[in-house]
Amino acid sequence: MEEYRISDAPASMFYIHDFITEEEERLVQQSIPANRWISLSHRRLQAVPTRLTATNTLLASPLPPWLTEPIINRFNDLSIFEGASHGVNHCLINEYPPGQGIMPHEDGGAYHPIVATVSLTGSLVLDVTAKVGSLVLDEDAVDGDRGQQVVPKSWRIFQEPRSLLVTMGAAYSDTLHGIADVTRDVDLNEHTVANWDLLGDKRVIEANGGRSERITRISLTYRDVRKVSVVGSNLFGKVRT
Ligand SMILES: O=C(O)CCC(=O)C(=O)O
Repeated sequence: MEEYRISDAPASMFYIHDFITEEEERLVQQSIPANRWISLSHRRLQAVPTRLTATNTLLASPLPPWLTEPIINRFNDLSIFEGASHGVNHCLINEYPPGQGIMPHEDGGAYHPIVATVSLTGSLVLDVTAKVGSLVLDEDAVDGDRGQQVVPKSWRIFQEPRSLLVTMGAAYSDTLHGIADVTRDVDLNEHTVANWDLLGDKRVIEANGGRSERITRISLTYRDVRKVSVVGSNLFGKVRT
């Protein structure tokens, strides 16, 4: 994975362009069930196999083949979820039309601290910001001694269709991530985009003066939910942590 590390980002984030082919992208997109979307105010999503319970427990059930093949084998080849509690057992599918994003947030302790995101169809910028008081912030907070306001450090990660972004470690636990609700990402260049050198195709952005128009983008966010209830293994469901 070292060759995919985003060096100008908190440890550890990795970016792989063209992680899946156009044909694989088309097959996954066609397989997303049309009748399972949950509409939120700014986007719609599907939780596969299901949403977590109120106690952040997953009612275990296998992920469907269209979400696992060939993606999970490629994760395994790269040992991405090595050391995770169960391996990938959950996938949130988010859809963002142009002008829609997601507020800065953290994914939290329900999951093992690794998320692997495959992007489909559209590109956009993921904004990553150090949490106040985090180790990531402290390393870069230079104005604390002088009592000046410390501005959290932030990074812009450009995600192309068919790419994979892996976030783990301090990048998972000490940062927030969000997506601006804009119709175009601007000011994209080697100084402003942390994974610029790892992008598959910068020419379109460069030819467009550092701008990237949003089209509908779908993300598959693969995770390992820590608490799993094996429904059916006993009458009341057994919770494994
Ligand atoms: O779509 C993405 O890349 C981010 C999704 C996200 O932040 C989430 O599902 O919590």
